[in-house]
Amino acid sequence: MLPILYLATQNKHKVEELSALLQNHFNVRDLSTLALTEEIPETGTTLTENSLQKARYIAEKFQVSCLADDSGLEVEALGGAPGVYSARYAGEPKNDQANLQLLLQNLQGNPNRSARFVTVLTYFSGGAYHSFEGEIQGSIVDNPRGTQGFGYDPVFQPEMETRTFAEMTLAEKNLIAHRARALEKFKNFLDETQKCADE
Ligand code: ITT
Repeated sequence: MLPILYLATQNKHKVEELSALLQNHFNVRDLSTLALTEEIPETGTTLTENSLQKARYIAEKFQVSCLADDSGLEVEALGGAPGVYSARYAGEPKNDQANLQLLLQNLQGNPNRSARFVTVLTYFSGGAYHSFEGEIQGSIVDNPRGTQGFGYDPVFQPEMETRTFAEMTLAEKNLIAHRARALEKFKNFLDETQKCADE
């Protein structure tokens, strides 16, 4: 039987992407079966701090093993913004469409479109935690393209690609994206841990 793993995120798109990648390793659960009514606190100043904060919050409150995800889009011409503040770039409440429009506005006329997406996953289990980072380089397109995915996907075109993430299927995005790359490291960690336990 596969072990249970809770996804410590309130973003249903992350649940969808992570579940597809973890289905052979865990019995994956979202937070809907836990009595969580508040927003998970996220007060750190780095992706790593926030990722750990979210994982610890759910693991300690409900005594479960969980995986948290903190992600950000770092745009070179904006000095790395929105970065750790990607979710609330255009202010409260969180709004993907407003964030994306503000980003395009702030980059208007700027020829430097370089950007990267970063994800830090934190696995919290039995009081111990481990973090895994994944990234993908790319550029910000002039106008949004595509309807799949979420967040900044319509404006992010990965390097070596002609399509934005929002023009790819979930399976195509999951082959190359930041979240999938971090998850690959997590899976390697699990394999190594298993090997040690078997020896
Ligand atoms: P949780 O904290 O509950 O996990 P969140 O949506 O607040 O959900 P983050 O704090 O990690 O997640 O914020 C990341 C922001 O970047 C948010 O606005 C997302 O829409 C966006 N984002 C994250 N991953 C993305 C991806 O793969 N493609 C496009 N946008 C993404």
